[in-house]
Amino acid sequence: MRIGIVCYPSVGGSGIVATELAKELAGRGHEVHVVSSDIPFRLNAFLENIYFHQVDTPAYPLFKEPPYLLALANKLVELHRQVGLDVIHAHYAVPHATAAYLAREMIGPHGPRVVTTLHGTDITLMGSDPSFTEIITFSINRSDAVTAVSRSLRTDTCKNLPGVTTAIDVIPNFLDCALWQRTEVPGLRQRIAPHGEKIVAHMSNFRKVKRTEDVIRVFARIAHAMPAKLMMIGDGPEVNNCVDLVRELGLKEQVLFLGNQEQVVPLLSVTDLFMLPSDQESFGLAALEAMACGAPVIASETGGLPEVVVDGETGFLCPVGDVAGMASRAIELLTEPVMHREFSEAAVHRVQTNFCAARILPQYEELYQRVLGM
Ligand code: GMT
Repeated sequence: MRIGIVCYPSVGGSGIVATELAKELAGRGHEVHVVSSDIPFRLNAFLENIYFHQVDTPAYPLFKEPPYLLALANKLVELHRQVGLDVIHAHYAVPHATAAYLAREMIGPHGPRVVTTLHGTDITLMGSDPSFTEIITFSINRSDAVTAVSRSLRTDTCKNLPGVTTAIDVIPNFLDCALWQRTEVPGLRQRIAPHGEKIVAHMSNFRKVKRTEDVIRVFARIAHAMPAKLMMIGDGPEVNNCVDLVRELGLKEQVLFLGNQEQVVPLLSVTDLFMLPSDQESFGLAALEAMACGAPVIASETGGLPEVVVDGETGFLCPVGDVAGMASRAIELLTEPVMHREFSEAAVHRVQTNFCAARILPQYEELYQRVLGM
């Protein structure tokens, strides 16, 4: 099949999932065309069967807001005329599903089918904002098929957007399990924690929804109980607040702000505990990546996180904002070696049995075949 994948290029779950899907589909012999405003973060090497198409939005002085939606729809039509797309797979409802719909209408009845994958904030944040409710509902309803990355997101979509009438398939996020596994780099643990400290990690795009200050407040309690280090991986608007809080709590020597990292497997492989205390998380891809590398996860009991982290088995789930509860669970895990080993093994096992690409990819292929009437 010829598949156009439309996604955001920035560091964020939806762009990562779209890029990994593109790579997996290409590996299975499909011709994949990735369309985005910039080269996606994880599309960092030449791969056979993958083509990248950049959308340029001219910034004419007349426009205060460059019309990206129009440029994207135009690019999709242009691309279809060049290669003949079977499917346009839009990741994130706005503006991608809207642009895909427009492109299909412009091409006409024999054009590509539109598949939309909902990732979370497109529904939980934007979907409940009256400025976007109508256009998101419309774009979802006009897709030929719609998927959500968790059962929880499907429920949220029906709740937040009562006008949605299209059936939503749940296809969970996945990892390339050959790459996402514990890989210890000699000397790395020693460099991060030279005195045998426990290593705690958080990884995100540091937006408000991630509650990154809770990570630091939980870590302060852990560091009070035992020698420990915290790796803050990623970048975003909340980083400065986190740096201030670390200074205020006197934790400067224990907290490493690592910024965006391309190779996170080695870092997650020396992680003893991963934290994701988000307000809302439709899936929690970062938690899945940490689990794949053997790190138990402490997370909020919210959204799709309970579909990823099994409470009391692969980590612990606590109410959003329960800093004391998260800290006490973290200390329990970090001081009980047998429990820690069991949780770590269960985390790896859960990823390997439920979330590997080999298990999930056929679900996308079947969906494409279904919309194409094959
Ligand atoms: O929250 C992020 O890190 C970015 C956001 C996005 O849209 O790129 O992530 C969402 O999609 C991911 C991939 O499906 C999910 O793993 C995240 O849970 C989801 N984020 C939220 O729901 C807040």
